[in-house]
Amino acid sequence: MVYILQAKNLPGMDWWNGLADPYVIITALPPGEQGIQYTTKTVYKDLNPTFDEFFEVGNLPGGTSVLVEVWDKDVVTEDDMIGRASWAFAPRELLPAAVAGGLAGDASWGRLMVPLKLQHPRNKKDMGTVELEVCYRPSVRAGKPAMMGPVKFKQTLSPTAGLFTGHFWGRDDTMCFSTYKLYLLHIDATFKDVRMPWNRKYDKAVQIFKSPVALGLVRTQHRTLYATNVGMSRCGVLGSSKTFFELFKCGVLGSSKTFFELIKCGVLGSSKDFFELFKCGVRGGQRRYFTYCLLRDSLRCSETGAAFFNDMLSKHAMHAGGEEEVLYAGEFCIVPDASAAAGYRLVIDNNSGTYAPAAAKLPLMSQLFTANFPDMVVEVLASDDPRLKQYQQECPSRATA
Ligand SMILES: [Ca+2]
Repeated sequence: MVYILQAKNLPGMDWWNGLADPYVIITALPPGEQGIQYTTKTVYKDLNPTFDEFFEVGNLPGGTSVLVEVWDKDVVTEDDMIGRASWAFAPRELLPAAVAGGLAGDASWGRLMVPLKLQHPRNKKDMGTVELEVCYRPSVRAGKPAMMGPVKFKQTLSPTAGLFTGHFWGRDDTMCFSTYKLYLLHIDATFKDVRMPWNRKYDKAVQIFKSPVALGLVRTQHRTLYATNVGMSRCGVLGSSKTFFELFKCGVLGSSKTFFELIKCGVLGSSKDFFELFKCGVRGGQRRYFTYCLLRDSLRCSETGAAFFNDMLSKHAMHAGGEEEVLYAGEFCIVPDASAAAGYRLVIDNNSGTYAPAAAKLPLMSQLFTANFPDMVVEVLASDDPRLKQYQQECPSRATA
């Protein structure tokens, strides 16, 4: 469990204002295993940035080296590394701290403040400091080192989409023309080498993937609607276990405003927070349907049925950024369910003409969601299931789309 607290006395990197736009990349390198990486948000125009972010890694062995890099975000040119430091993870040294302090009243946790001096990668000059707080307890289960969470999300509100439709974003509510990227965990472990290539038998897919012009348009739409440096973007984290995160006094971690964006970062625990991110599937008093695509890094989705999306050759190809294959694709909706812990359940299908994902692999979507949100109730329905019609008809915007 690593808390990235803040950096101090960073040097100015941008000549025009003498400031920097720092973010931190932490890479844990367990001996003989794949590296595990975490990247923070960017704090714009700040030489003493507060990050207040954390991630949890399971089964990290002693002797793991942890590389900490602080980078300066640049919009036009490549990002520059401000400085880096490394640190060796040594759990035995951490454990006595647990006896001394414990964490939120739980003495099984050890905690250690780790201030690190940053050095420039080449000239070794001092480049300020970065402060981590590392909390540790013996692994509960045996297994390979792995990222355990939290699940981050990015919500992008697109004023461009608003211009297409003649609606301004925010007039109705913030879900109006949002796209979402959910950085779900366990995607590789669940889907392994399952891939769904675009559907050669589907006219609209042929129109896109056989035409460089159409494919270029789809990719531009993706960049526009998922952009982070235009419009207003909210990022945050979805945790898999509420009690765990409560232990870490997280709640809302704060928000920051930048020239382009309002960024809110917080911790959302359990399936309830997933549903709340989508306003429990209701906007303007009506139940809504969502289109999704699963790629190796994230699940991308947005509300479907908006007039803006009807003009697109393929919503799924747009969400996938024009990728020729995805892990899975379809639609979902959120329906009230008194028997579910969160009061709602996720109804998810494989309804995508563009990628025509095999119904036989649909249970993997359910497995993926429950791996990320153990208390989530998920109903999977193949696109030809008559029960799906019923759900679609309860969503006026989906029924007419
Ligand atoms: Ca910069």
